[in-house]
Amino acid sequence: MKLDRRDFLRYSALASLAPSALLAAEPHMLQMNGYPLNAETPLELLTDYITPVPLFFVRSHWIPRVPDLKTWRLRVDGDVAKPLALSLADLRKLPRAEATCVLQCAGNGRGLQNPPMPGVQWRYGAVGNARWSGVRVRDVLARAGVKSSAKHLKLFGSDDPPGKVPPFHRSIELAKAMDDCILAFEMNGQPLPAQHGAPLRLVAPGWAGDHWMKWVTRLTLSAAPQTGFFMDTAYRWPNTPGAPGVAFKPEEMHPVTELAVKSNITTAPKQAQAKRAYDVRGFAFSGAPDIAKVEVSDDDGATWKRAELDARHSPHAWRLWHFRWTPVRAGRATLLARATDSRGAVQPRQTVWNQSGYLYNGWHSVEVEVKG
Ligand SMILES: Nc1nc2c(c(=O)[nH]1)N[C@H]1C(S)=C(S)[C@@H](COP(=O)(O)O)O[C@H]1N2
Ligand SMILES: [Mo]
Repeated sequence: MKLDRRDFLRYSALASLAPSALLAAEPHMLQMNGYPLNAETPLELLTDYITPVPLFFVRSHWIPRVPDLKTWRLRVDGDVAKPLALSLADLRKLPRAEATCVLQCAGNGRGLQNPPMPGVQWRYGAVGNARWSGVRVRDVLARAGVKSSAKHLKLFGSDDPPGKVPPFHRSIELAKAMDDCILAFEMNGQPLPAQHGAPLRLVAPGWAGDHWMKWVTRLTLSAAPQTGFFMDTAYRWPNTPGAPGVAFKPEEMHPVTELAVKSNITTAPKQAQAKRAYDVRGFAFSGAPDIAKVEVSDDDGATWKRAELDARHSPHAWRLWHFRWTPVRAGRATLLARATDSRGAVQPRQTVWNQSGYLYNGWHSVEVEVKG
C-alpha cells in the first residue's frame, strides 16, 4: 500500500496533536481493546518493504505521557564515570546510526494459540518493518564512561500507569545494547511519532518489542537486571517448554529475547481457476540477521517449492517474497508458507505453546477455492 495524500495529512495531523489524541486508532487499523491504544495492522496491508507509519501497529501498556521537548533530557546514570543529561540537540551531534529492521510484539499471534490464554489477542499484525535512525547506544554510553561492574542497561520511559499498577520498567543485557542497539529519534525519515515513542526509543534489532522502550527518559547502568512485574513475571519463556497447557513458575523461565523464525502470507487469491498461475506474496523474518529461504506447499507440507526472495534487505529486516502458484485441480486448496533463517532454524508446523503466548510462529495457512 502506498501512502496517499490523505494518509499523509492524517499522519502529519496526528504527529502534531496533544497526547490525548493518540488514543484514537487510524481508521484502517484493528483496535484490540478500549484502553490504552493497542492496534494491529490487517495482514493483507503488510505488503511494503517499509511499513508506512499510519499502518504500523501500536502497543502501549498505559496512556502515553509524551515528554515536553523543551525540558526533556536523556539522563544516563548508575555505573558510569560521568552521569549525563543530554538534549535532543546534544544527541544529534553524535554520529548518526540507522537500522532497517522488524519490530514485532512478543505477543503477536497470541490469539492463535491453543489452548488460549489471557492477554491482548493479537493475530497477525503486531509486526512491521521500519527505518529507524538516531544514535548508537554504545556512542552515548562511551560519553558517560561505562564501569566494568555494569552488565545491564535499565530503561525508563515517561509513561506512568494509574494507581498501584506496575510501571513498564525494563532492562536489556548490556552486551546486546552495546552490540547493535540504537536510540532512535526518527522513523522512516520523519521525526519519531508520539505513539511510537517520541522523542526517543530503543531499537533492539532481532529482539522482541518489549525491549524497544518508548519515550525514553533515563538509562541506568547496573550489575543486576531490572526487577518488577515486566521483568520477573511477564516476557519470560520456559527453560524447557512443556506440552500445550503446561505452565511454569517464573524461576523456571528466562526473558524472551530473539524473535522466532516466521513467515506470513499477505497476498493470495480467494478463488482460483485450476491450471492458471496466481501471485502469492508475503514476508519472513527471524531473530537471525537474514532469511535463507521461504517455501510454499499446497499439499499439507508433503512437498515444498521455493519462493523468490526480494532483493531488499539489511540485518534483521524482513524479506518480502513471492511465489507463482498454479493450482492443478479443482477443490479446496490450502497454501502453507514456511521460512528458514540464515542460521538454519526452520519455522515449525506447530508453535511452541507457552503460558503467555509469546513468539507464535506456526505455519501460516490460507484457503483458496479452486474451480475446474
Ligand atoms: N515506555 C514504553 N515502552 C514500550 C511499551 C510501553 O508500554 N511503554 N510497550 C512495548 C511493547 S510490549 C512493544 S511490542 C513495543 C511496541 O512499539 P510500537 O507501539 O511503536 O509498535 O513498544 C514497547 N515499548
Ligand atoms: Mo509487545
